[in-house]
Amino acid sequence: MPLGETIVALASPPGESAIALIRVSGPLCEHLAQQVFALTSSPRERYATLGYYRGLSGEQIDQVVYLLYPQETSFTGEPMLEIFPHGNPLIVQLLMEDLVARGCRFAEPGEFTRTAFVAGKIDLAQAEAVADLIHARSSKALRNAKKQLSGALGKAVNEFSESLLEAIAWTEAYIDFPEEDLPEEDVQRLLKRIEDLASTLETLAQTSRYRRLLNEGVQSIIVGAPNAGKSSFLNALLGEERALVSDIPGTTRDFISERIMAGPYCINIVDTAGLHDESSGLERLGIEKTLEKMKSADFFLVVIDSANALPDLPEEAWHLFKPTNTLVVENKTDLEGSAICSTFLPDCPHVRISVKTGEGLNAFRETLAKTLESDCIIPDSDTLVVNTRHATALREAKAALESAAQHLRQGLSQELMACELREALEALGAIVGKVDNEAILDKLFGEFCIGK
Ligand SMILES: Nc1nc2c(ncn2[C@@H]2O[C@H](COP(=O)(O)OP(=O)(O)OP(=O)(O)O)[C@@H](O)[C@H]2O)c(=O)[nH]1
Ligand SMILES: [Mg+2]
Repeated sequence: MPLGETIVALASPPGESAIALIRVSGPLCEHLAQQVFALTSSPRERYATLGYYRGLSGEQIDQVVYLLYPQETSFTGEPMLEIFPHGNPLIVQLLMEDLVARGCRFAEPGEFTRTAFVAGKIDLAQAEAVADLIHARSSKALRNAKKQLSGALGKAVNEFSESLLEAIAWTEAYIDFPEEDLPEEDVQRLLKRIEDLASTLETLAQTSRYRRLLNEGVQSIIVGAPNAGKSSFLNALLGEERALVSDIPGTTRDFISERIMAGPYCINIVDTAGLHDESSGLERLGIEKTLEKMKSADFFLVVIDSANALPDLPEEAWHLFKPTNTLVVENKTDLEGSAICSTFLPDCPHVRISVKTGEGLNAFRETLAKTLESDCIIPDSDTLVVNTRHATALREAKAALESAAQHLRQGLSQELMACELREALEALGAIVGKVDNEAILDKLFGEFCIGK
């Protein structure tokens, strides 16, 4: 944003609400507060004050609460004014138009956070965490965003950078030494440091695959033989008759997707057409669609009728079930013939339920949350989860480190090695914000909401 501009945006959702929030950031804030609230001196900073907002024509638009933040303690690093009017869209519109008429301009999406980043109030990873925090759909995702917002990723990156700087200092100190004069012990120590760091960076980069699971939910699929009670099970989990249920095998033809919470996890759950080994025609098509969908699933809920013979599932399905990604749901325990099905996928966890009586459904939710946690479908709360941009930067740094290690092993030029190490340092820097490319910043902050 050009220096000297003052931006304004509605920070609360549009529409009717008890109270709305209009945020203003920039040099005009203090002057605006004095003008619109007809004050003779500057308002007390960071102090919630009740006042009448007067428009340019002098009429009172609304009675509001306002707060003025000095640049040292504001979110953006510039003076800020927050105005809380009644949440009527018309009042909000009048206030915003008045602020624009007084010299403000409407903010772009993410511009408040971008201003905070440019002012050095937060690093880039923290800025991204602001968006993550707003979009988080499960308490796990929320926890991860909070952790990143507190600067945990920036701290880790700084530690990596420190370690790299030491390696660079060592390399540069020996630049004029012939290879045979390098102390072997130091060379081995440096090599180990570089290799360890490369592997740490790779481990961190790999956490980016958890991100989709955290932010969009675990893609789970209910599969099993026709009539096992898959749709009834989905309905029971949702607490509503979402899917059609009947005693005729082959009732479900199309996918039905819904979202549930299991503990801190958000689970996208899909009900599918019954699977069995022998089939033809339309039914075969349904089964093929299910098998295709199964390939992209993170987690399988295999529902079986515990009062009947164990099902024959298509060959392709068996390969996908693993103890870490599959929970066997033994349904219909209310029926007389129900028996424990321990020989069916014996390595996978089992839960016994009756959709009809509701028995075992709570235990199912608990087992599901535990299986997701213990089997690392999602890491524990202490693990930092990076996004794709971070993962790319981490892998760039890792590639440069590997190449530096190669040079060191082969006794090649130390200058070249220092150069590779510096490249790694630069790649790491991009994670927290040494990004010179405006286009990247535009894209990054463009994904934020307006007012944030
Ligand atoms: N006794 C008993 N019957 C159940 C239970 N769960 C489901 N059923 C019955 O089993 C039959 C099949 O249920 P669905 O939920 O349609 O089964 P499905 O697996 O979705 O079947 P398809 O869509 O045809 O593959 C229905 O008559 C249900 O009422 C249960 O726990 N106990
Ligand atoms: Mg069904």
